[in-house]
Amino acid sequence: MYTVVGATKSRGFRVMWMLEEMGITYDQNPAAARSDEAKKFNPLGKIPALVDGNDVLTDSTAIMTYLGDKHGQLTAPAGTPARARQDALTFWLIDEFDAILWAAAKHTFALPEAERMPAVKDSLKAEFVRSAAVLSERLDGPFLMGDQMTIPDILAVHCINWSIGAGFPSVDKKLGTWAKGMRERPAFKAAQTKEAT
Ligand SMILES: N[C@@H](CCC(=O)N[C@@H](CS)C(=O)NCC(=O)O)C(=O)O
Repeated sequence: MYTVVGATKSRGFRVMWMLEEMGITYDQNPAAARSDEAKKFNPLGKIPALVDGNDVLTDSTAIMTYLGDKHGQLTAPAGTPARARQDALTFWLIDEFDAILWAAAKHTFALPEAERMPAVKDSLKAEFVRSAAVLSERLDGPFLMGDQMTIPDILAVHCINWSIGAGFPSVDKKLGTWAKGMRERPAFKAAQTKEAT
């Protein structure tokens, strides 16, 4: 049985949602970021982590990629051009969505107070709007990579949800409607209402 270490309102949700989509049962240890509990699994105190038997894996994207490859779901097979294109989108989302939101979070609460520069958030919001427009333009099918749901869909929707929580400008109607549809998926709802064990 897998254990996802990390609160539901964290990048841990990505892993939980993916496991739900795959129909795999798991436990959740809802450790908060930087807590002593989180440090038992990652000395840096970062979440999420995934416990798989004797192995502890970290980083939400690395974990999702591991799970996708291991179970042959929600990913194109490794070593194929389709996978390279999927990974390119994954890394683009990390660079142009996650990194922008994380930078804003750092200057809101994560950095020591004396190092925060709240003024940078206006620039980050403008960058996010440009990234969201690029993603919206690219969306041409039920999922970002076409007919099949893959890891980038989970990443993108999680970041869009995060942007709402962070008070960022709304994404356009096309992307917003798509994200709303993704949030209606039973697996998304199951991850949201998962009771920590
Ligand atoms: N790239 C990592 C980032 C992990 C991360 O920064 N998680 C946040 C919570 S969502 C955290 O633990 N922050 C605490 C810190 O950075 O000290 C991932 O995707 O898992």
